[in-house]
Amino acid sequence: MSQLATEVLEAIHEVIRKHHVTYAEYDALKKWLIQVGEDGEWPLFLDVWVEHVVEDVNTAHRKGNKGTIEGPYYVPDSPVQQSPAKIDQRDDEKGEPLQFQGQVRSVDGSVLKDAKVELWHADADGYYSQYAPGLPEWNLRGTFEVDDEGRYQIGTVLPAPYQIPTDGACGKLIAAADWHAWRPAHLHVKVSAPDHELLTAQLYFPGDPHNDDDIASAVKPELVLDPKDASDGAGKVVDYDFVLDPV
Ligand code: MBD
Ligand code: FE
Repeated sequence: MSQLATEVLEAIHEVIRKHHVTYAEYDALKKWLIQVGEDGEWPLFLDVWVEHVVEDVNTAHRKGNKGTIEGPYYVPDSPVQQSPAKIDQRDDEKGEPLQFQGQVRSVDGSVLKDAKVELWHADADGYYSQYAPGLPEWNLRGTFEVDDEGRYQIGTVLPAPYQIPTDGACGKLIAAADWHAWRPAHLHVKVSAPDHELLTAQLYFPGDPHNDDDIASAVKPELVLDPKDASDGAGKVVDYDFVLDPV
């Protein structure tokens, strides 16, 4: 703790010296940091601008699937269903239907028939249940048990591109720095199986203008899906296999 804290503080001191930070700037920083807390945006701030490096250093050893950051909107213990299943959604849920399916295997190719796929994502308006008013508790969230061949098949809808909140302290930083607030449309997953490392990932859609400049730096080429038109003409189907590393 002493070493990490000392080095973080030294990094800040170095920036202050290098740029001759004034008292006006120091006071603005102090006010802004306090506002991050008052706006409840520490989880957002950390997951957008810091988590990707933590993810990187902690998963570099993996031979299986690439993962990426969890982000601020995961809720554990979502309702469990046996695959194939439809994720919890409103009767009039907006958005193009998406059938998300694939197989969970170990690095050696063996099928993981006791795997679980947790899925959560924003709705077609960019809102996450439990983080926006007026949505059913588990809307577009669920835990799916794979079948005997390790396969999962989940009926959901396409998520919308996502703009991180612009009305709070993080938005103020983005405006002041002349950045943008966008993340590409994405599905969040956690894939688990006995005796395997938990995989936390996000999956993206080809052609999204923000795949190349995600504000959260969380896109990797291996995580971009290849959706096809559904054979019955309703929406998209996408196949994506997960490969987990044994512990
Ligand atoms: C999100 O939906 C998200 O996944 C991340 C990492 C940050 C903000 C909003
Ligand atoms: Fe997200």
